[in-house]
Amino acid sequence: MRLFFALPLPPALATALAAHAASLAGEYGGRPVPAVNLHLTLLFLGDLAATDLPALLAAASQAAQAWPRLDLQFGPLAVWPHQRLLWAGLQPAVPKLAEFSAMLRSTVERAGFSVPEAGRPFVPHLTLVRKLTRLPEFLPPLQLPAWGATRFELLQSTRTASGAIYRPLGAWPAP
Ligand code: 2AM
Repeated sequence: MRLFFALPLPPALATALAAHAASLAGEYGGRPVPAVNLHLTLLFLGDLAATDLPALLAAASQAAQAWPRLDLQFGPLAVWPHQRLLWAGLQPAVPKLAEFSAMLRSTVERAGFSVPEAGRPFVPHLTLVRKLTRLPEFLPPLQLPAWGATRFELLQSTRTASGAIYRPLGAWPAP
């Protein structure tokens, strides 16, 4: 099972953001992420056995006690040219989110799981367009309302020819 922890978006915001993604893909090519798939990854776990799930859910419940319930606001749009990926960043809450991601990682590691790329710095981002065909030179910031991240989820990713399908396996609301 290919698994990761992520923050879901409120549906109305996901719809608005998906419209931006579609319009950016119209301009720069590539595959816009549909509303139902928009998320902010907290921790990517990679492939785990289904039998590992109970221990992972228990570790997440433990970490969830420190979930800070953040108010998030989109920041600038950016591109990772090598991955041909266009993403939206977040402002003020980044340090708190990075702190929670690190805590979730260490809780999961203490439960015996190894986390791929554990040494890589956490860059909170929402991927909007994959496989860009042209790289933008300038991207205006998104004008979208702030949102309260009131829960995080464990998602299973299944890759298909028409894109990923994400299935929630657990959800932890703010305490
Ligand atoms: P991305 O949007 O930048 O591709 C499911 O794949 C989620 O986990 C995506 O949000 C993806 O980020 C993120 N992720 C982080 N590290 C990953 C990795 N090594 N392989 C695949 N996805 C990864």
